[in-house]
Amino acid sequence: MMPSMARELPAIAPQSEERSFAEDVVLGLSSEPKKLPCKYFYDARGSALFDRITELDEYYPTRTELALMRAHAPAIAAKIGAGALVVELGSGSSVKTRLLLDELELPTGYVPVDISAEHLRSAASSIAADYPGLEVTPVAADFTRGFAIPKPRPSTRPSNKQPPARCVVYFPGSTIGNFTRARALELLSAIAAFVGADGDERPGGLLLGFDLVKPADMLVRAYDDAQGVTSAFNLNLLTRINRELDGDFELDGFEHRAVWEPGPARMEIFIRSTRDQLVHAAGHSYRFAAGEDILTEYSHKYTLDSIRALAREAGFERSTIWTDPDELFGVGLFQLAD
Ligand code: AVJ
Repeated sequence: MMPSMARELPAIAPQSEERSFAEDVVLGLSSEPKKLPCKYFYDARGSALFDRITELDEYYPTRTELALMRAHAPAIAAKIGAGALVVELGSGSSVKTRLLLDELELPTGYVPVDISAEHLRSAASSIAADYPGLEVTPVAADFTRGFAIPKPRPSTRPSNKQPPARCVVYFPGSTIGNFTRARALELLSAIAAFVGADGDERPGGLLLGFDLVKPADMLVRAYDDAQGVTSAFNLNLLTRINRELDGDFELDGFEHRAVWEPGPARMEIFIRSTRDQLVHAAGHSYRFAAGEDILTEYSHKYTLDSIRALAREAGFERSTIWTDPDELFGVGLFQLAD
């Protein structure tokens, strides 16, 4: 039996219909300039390479966010308050999620939302096993397309003397960086509507991990590491196209490129063709000039002011930001007015 759907996050990308990998590749490689969606990085090898990236000396975001959660989870939990329903965007088997759940007072439930049913199952079952009292409700969905989550059962609430559940969306990992500012505003606005829904519950919030603007050389090193792990991660997209879409990309004719663009405050990741060549994939052919780029990813960086402004524009009136002494990374709790 499906429980009643209490909350719905509206789709933030109604203009983008669901497309297959093949359709996205044909569309992206036929575009001018060429581009490919970054979500296709994460096949098995891509996910393993990303895990290696997070352990690189040059790649500061993961360890810095983790340290921030270790240091500040108690303060974050105190600000969220008792009886929270935690909705996590992206699969949440991670240490960061546990640090939050460990500190929250009697959370009402935990709802991991992930596009991959497999990630979701393993995340949900490992959290459920380790938090016996917690109601875990996995939702398989692409959160950029909107989703609905089941209403928590009133009996799972701590007690009627406690404040009623409030919904907190946890969006860690600076995945927000993959969204342009306009799309990030749409997503945050949808989240604000989502956590503010339901008259009988208190306004909730958004706990967001975001990367901070910093000197260009440090950013470029983080996205173009000495061991070439990020290069392998980026170029693996071509390997995946070869394997899954009958492609004939010659890997030695392409190279990784990572560029800091201060205007839009983002890293731009490209695959550059090093020669004139004709490539086939998904039943089409694509001409590359020497030096021609495929845009594969944006990774937007924020300042404390720019993230506050974005959250406020989305409807979050209160913000508390935790950052490390070097201001490499930020964790923000953005709340609606009570
Ligand atoms: C997973 C989107 C947070 O932007 O830093 C890392 C992805 N790309 N190195 C990031 C990524 C190249 C990562 N995010």
